Amino acid sequence: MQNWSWLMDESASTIGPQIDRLYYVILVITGIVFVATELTLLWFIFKYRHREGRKAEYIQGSAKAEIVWTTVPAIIVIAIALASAGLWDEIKDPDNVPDNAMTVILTAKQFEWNLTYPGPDDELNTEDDFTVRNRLDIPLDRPTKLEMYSEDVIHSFYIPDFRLKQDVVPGMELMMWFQPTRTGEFPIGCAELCGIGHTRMRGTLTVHTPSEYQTWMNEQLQAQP
Ligand SMILES: [Cu+2]
Repeated sequence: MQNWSWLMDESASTIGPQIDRLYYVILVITGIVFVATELTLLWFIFKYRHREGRKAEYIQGSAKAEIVWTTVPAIIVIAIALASAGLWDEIKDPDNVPDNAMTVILTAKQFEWNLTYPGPDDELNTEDDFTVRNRLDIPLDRPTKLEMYSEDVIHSFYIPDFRLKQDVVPGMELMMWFQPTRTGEFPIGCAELCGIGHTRMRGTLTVHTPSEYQTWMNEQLQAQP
């Protein structure tokens, strides 16, 4: 698949290329507006500079110009909102989670991520659940659904290589799901300044082949107290 990003490594989730595309569409639109605005500003500074004998005059403004520069940006912003709303629903609407997804519970607190896995029976809240800290290990062959909780303040769970970020808010039940596209290790960070140890909230997302995932899970089960 084409890498739409020149700032980051090629995305490693199925949603990544769509997020990148939307990001660059927005960057191009805002880039054009930025350059045009700055050039106009410079031109006006030059054109209306002080000259001997020239007096400032009062103008009424132009209703036509006001309508144009209100309507055009409004249409662009609404179009961007509609385009991103569809993508947002795909990742964050519980109805769109694939049936075969593995559910993992993420609990954020100052200053760590705790991840609770369903274990071999694939069901949470059973005896064989296990919890690990600051690492999310998932199999390549199926989607993962994260149910996200915070025990204290607002954190933000960020996986740059998956192009995914979700605030974790105390008192709220939040979720997102994703499907990896390749194996590997990817950094996890907290993207919300959450206190003095904020920078310690780093973790690693490891995407395993299905058999490696089974091996990893067995190791974790043996390591549990
Ligand atoms: Cu945090």
